[in-house]
Amino acid sequence: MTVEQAPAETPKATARDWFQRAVVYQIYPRSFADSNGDGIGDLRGIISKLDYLQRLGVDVVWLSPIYTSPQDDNGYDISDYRNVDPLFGTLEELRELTDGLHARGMKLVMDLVVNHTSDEHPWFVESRSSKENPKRDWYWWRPPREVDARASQRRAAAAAEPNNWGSAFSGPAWEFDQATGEYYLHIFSKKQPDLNWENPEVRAAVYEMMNWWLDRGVDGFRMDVINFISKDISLPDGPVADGKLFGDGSPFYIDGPRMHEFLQEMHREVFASRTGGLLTVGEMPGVTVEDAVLYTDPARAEVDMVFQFEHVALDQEEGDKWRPKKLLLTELKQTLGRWQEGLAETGWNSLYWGNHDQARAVSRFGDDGKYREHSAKMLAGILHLHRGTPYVYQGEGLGMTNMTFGAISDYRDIEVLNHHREATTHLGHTDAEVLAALAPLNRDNARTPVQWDASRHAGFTTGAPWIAVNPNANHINAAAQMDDPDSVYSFYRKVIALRHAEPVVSHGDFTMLLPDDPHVYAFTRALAGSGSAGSPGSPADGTQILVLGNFSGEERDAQLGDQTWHDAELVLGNYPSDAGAAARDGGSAASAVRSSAAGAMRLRPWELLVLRRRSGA
Ligand code: TEU
Ligand code: CA
Repeated sequence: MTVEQAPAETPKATARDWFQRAVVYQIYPRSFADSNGDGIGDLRGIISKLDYLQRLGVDVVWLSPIYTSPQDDNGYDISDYRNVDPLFGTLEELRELTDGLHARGMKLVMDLVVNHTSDEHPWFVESRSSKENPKRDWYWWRPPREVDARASQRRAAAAAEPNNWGSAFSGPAWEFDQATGEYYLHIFSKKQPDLNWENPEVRAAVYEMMNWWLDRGVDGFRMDVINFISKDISLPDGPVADGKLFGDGSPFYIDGPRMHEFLQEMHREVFASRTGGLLTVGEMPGVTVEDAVLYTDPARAEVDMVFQFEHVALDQEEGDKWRPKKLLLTELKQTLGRWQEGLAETGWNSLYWGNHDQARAVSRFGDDGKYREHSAKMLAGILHLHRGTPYVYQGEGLGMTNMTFGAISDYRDIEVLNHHREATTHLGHTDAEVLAALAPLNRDNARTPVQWDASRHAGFTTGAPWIAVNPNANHINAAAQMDDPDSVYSFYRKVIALRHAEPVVSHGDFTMLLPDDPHVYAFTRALAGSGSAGSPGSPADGTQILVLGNFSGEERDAQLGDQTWHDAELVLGNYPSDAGAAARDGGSAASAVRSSAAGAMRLRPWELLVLRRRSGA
């Protein structure tokens, strides 16, 4: 509806144009760069790296939380939404960072964490002070329920919680508060009480805060677990899976009954009156394609794009990150292909391999040993050439790997520490079992400091880093890569530049090929040609690209059944172009494609090939 009402000179397609061409870079401030030697990254550290970001070519920086916080969940527990934690700097420094980004043509997107606050936020301090407090209803308070004998047998703690939901960080999702004799709900840690979005005062306070930030010049929000804000207000018990201590409440708080209403209200109150160029992305665990279409349909005015989680759940049993299993490429293609298809006509995708909650991309989807550089580049090419807005997590553009931690005392993440305690004390697992199970997918893998150079602590800090630096910083680091044209960093520059230069990358449609091939990821992108010569950026320019990625350490043949691609122009690859070898294999010196006797395209280990042709021109 909104689309039709928009004045003809500003069609909605143009408003979305900029972020369809954009690449977002995520900074996890604690681990990015430390300026004052306290071992924790900070705003001044980020300011010192602005030229690095500009050279990479990214358009937007998403900053994980820097607000005042007790740091129970590294800043995702906020006690003052309108200030910067002294750990990270000051509001003035944030202003300097914003200006520095803007001066370099980049935007700043802030993390918006409003499903919950810190228990030290003044709103919660008031709310817990008495049952009569005007802010009592700003959170989810419930009286104890009759103790269920069967429930208390299942686990050590008395089960008087209002329902059986478990917290995402182990233990129950309810905390008893002595002062008033009631429990409050916390889907995450007990220091992250859930806000009650049913209360219109809560919503108004959040919108006012968002407007305050936009007035200060920020360019949008990444909205933390935003599809958890509408809950089934009857808060029913959830199913208890085998081997679990608690029920799964997610059916009652994911994509709840008032989600679309809340996001539309937020849009009206915060974004509708503003001129374009802002970015909104909803982090939405458990979101389905069908819901994502509704969330991101521009005509519905909710959010620009969402983060979905399906492709990062494929390498675990029943979505349990502590029970890792081998990833099947066919399933990865099936999942990402379904998201491409689902949002092809309406809505828009976010594209990511990793972030501060996920294992390192090259360790998880590639090969972080012998073929680390090849596979890191291949993964970049595959992801960025999908239709959607790509996100680069800090260190990913250097091919940084998972960390090998030793004892549980080496870990810092509350999720890991709580899980280890629960599994060893209540579930009877040994320390060694738990450590082995959590190694591949724990969040601290991606939270080790960015590796800037080969010096002590990787140039991240002059002090003692808050979490160990990966010892492979001696050879995997920015200093070694920035001036090397064949580095992972230089490859990211190329793939980002390709999106900016080539409309088929930002706007073309997507077709998955070879869905059943267990090793080769293959797809085409196309912009239909038209009689009138399409200018760059016009929806019709007749360009097609073919993208092939070998997800294995062996040579593989991609049998496309279409010889016409063999002579197409090589736009991007992750092996040095070797004209001699091409000639030896019977190709022309100009042809980049190695062919098998049967006419398939032959890919070397972890090879990426991006071919282009301008048909219809
Ligand atoms: O994450 C929400 C989320 O669902 C995760 O990916 C989270 O890591 C997982 O549930 C744990 O198993 C967001 C933030 O990105 C994360 O860092 C926060 O810890 C969380 O919300 C709470 O704010
Ligand atoms: Ca610091």
